[in-house]
This record gives sequence, C-alpha cells and structure tokens, in this order.
Amino acid sequence: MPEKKFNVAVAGATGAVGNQMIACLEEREFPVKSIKLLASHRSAGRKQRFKGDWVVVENLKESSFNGVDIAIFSAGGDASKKYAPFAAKAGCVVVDNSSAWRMDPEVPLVVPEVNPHAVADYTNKGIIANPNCSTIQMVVPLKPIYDKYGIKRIIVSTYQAVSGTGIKAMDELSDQTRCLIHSEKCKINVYPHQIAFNCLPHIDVFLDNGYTKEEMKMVNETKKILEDDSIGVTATTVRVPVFIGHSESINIETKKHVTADEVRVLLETAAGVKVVDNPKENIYPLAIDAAGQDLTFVGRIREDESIPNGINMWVVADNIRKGAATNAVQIAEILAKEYL
Ligand code: 25A
Ligand code: L14
Repeated sequence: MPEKKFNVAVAGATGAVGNQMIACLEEREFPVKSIKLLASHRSAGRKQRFKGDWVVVENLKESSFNGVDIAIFSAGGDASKKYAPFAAKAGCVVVDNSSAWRMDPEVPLVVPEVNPHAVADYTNKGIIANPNCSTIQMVVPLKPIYDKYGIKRIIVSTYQAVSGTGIKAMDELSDQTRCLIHSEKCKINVYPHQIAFNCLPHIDVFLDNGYTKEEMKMVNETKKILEDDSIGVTATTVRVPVFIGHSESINIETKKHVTADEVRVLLETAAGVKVVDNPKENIYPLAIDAAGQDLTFVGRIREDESIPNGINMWVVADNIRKGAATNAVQIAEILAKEYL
C-alpha cells in the first residue's frame, strides 16, 4: 500500500519555533501531501521554503483549516485559544505548542517517550497539547527512574535560553552584547531588565503565589504527564544569556533506594536520552552542544548525600527542537501512524 500522506498546516510559521517545525517536518520526512504556512497579518505574503519550493505565508483565519488534516500551532496562547477550536471543527487535529490548552483535562499533554498512549484522547477536543520546553526535557530522563524506583519529590532550577521568547529576544541578546562590549548604552525591550551578562529569575508572568507561570507550568505539567498528582514538584526558572539550549539542575527524592551508577545504567538505554557524564575529563552536557540536537543530555549524575534516597543531575536540551518543534512533530507522527 502506498504511504498515506497528509495536508499539514503550521500556524506561527514565521516564528523561531514555527521555522523549526517546518525544518523538522522536512528532516524527519513527515508524509506531507500539502503544506500551508500561517502567521499574523504582519507576515502574510512573505515566502518561506518547504522542501525546495517557495510557499507564501497566509494570514491565519477561522477558515484556514478546511481540508487540513493536521495543524501544528506555535503562534502564542491567544491565537491558539481563538483558532484551535475552528481547526478542530473543520476536522483537523491540532498539535498546540502554546500554554493555552495544556491543563484542560480533556486535552492530552504528550511527550512521546513518556506517555504516547495519551495521544488517543485527541478525539475529545481535536487538540493535543505540547508541554512547556523545560517540562519536556525534565520528564524524558525522569520517566524511567519514576517507573523503576518511584519519585516522591522533584526540586528543579532552570537556566533558560532566550530563544524560547522568540526571534526578537535573540536579536536583543546579540544587540545588547554588542553594545556593552563597545561600552555603549544598551536598549531594553523584550525583558524587564538587561539580559546580556545577567541572569533574570523571571520567566513568563508572576502569579499570586509568588511563583512565575513558567515555574507553575513545570509543577502542574509534570504531574499531568507522569499521571501522578502525589509527586511534590518545586521549581525556580531563570533566564540566562544563552541563545539556544535550556539547562536544568534537577534534584529528586526517590521512593526506593537508587545509586548514581544504577541511574547511569538505566539512562544509557532510555529513549531520547544521551548520558554525557565523565567529569574527570571535563565532560558533561552543555547548551552549545545540545543546540541543533533532538536528544536530552544528562550528566553530573550523583547521589544527594543529604538524604537517604536522593539523586542530582544536570539535564540539557535544545529548547526549540525537543522543547518545542521536534516534540510536536513526534506527536504528529504518532497521530499519522496510529490514528489518522
Ligand atoms: O502565549 P505562549 O504560549 O506563552 O507563547 C508565547 C510565545 O512563546 C513562543 C512563541 O514565539 C509564542 O509566540 N513559544 C511558545 N511555546 C514555546 C516553546 N515551547 C515557545 N518558544 C519556545 N518553546 P515564537 O516567536 O516562536 O512564535 C511567534 C509566531 O506566532 C505568530 N503569531 C503571533 N500572533 C499571531 C501569530 N500568527 C497568527 N495569528 C496571530 N494572532 C508570529 O507571527 C510568529 O510566527 P508574526 O507574523 O506575528 O511575526 C512574524 C515576525 O514579525 C515580528 N513581529 C512580531 N510581533 C511584532 C513584530 N513586528 C512588529 N511588531 C510586532 N508587534 C517577529 O519578529 C517575527 O519575525
Ligand atoms: O511554552 O522562554 O509555555 O519566554 C512560554 C515562554 C515557552 C518559553 C511555553 C519563554 C513558554 C517562553
């Protein structure tokens, strides 16, 4: 039988994540029959390449999805809230990268290495949510540990790249860096403070409980993906002057005792994970090495000597790839192979 092919749309196609989604569809040879590139009126009319052809970017509209089988969205939460229901009504399945639908109990929240079975629930609303970038790279290595040893509590601190905020934030980091090394005053537009040569303990908006929305996404999404509300999760999310690649310091308390060596052995064969852990040779995961890769890199695996069952690790991934575009296209692949 010839391979089934699909009419695909990318909403937010001109953004940092949308661009990568287009590249991932190409690289992974997703079975595309036709492609539609959608963005706001600001980008409509611009041309972008798909597999050697120029495609004109169209304005995202309620009627954009007639005849489309799968739409991958990364146009921000407001656009997703507004347009995903129209897409679903037209019979199109939406894979949404924004935070808009993630905690809707009817919408599955999927990391293919962790809970691929949840894709089946796309039938509830015609929408599947792609988790937050920091959550994805955390649950990928934690899932095999959770399954074998149980996890009571997670304490995570992140070191997040500016590309998560989009192209404008990447431009701001380069502009500020250039100005400051020439002793010129720099402009501050995207973040509330200078990001070059600085760290900001502030990602997304502050909530009434004193945490940021990004921190609470890590708490709530982790429980939803691992299907376990009893896990304690606490997060501090920090923006650092890195272009691509989020790093995370993760401390876990397991239910059963586990040694650092046992974790290393388990993660050596875990799906989507690469262990990079040879500190004597100065070898550990780095954002600049993870950039452009689809795996989640884990190193600095060691026992937390302050509690009986604790493990520390350093986890790095490309936030635009595994944290967003690759994960979304992997979800679309499961849909295409098993459900549509
Ligand atoms: O709301 P959320 O969920 O929190 O998400 C907020 C943002 O975070 C990114 C993503 O940014 C998203 O918009 N993001 C989300 N999840 C992420 C994840 N897991 C994540 N990043 C990393 N990991 P982005 O830059 O990747 O994508 C933005 C795209 O969305 C299009 N868009 C925005 N509003 C839209 C819309 N498309 C349709 N309808 C709408 N209402 C946006 O297209 C882009 O493709 P665009 O045309 O608005 O912008 C294209 C170019 O124009 C510049 N530009 C943007 N805003 C302005 C502007 N120029 C002038 N004035 C402006 N106000 C941009 O620089 C861009 O090049
Ligand atoms: O996907 O880094 O919820 O500014 C929104 C904020 C992605 C990262 C999401 C950032 C995030 C983004």
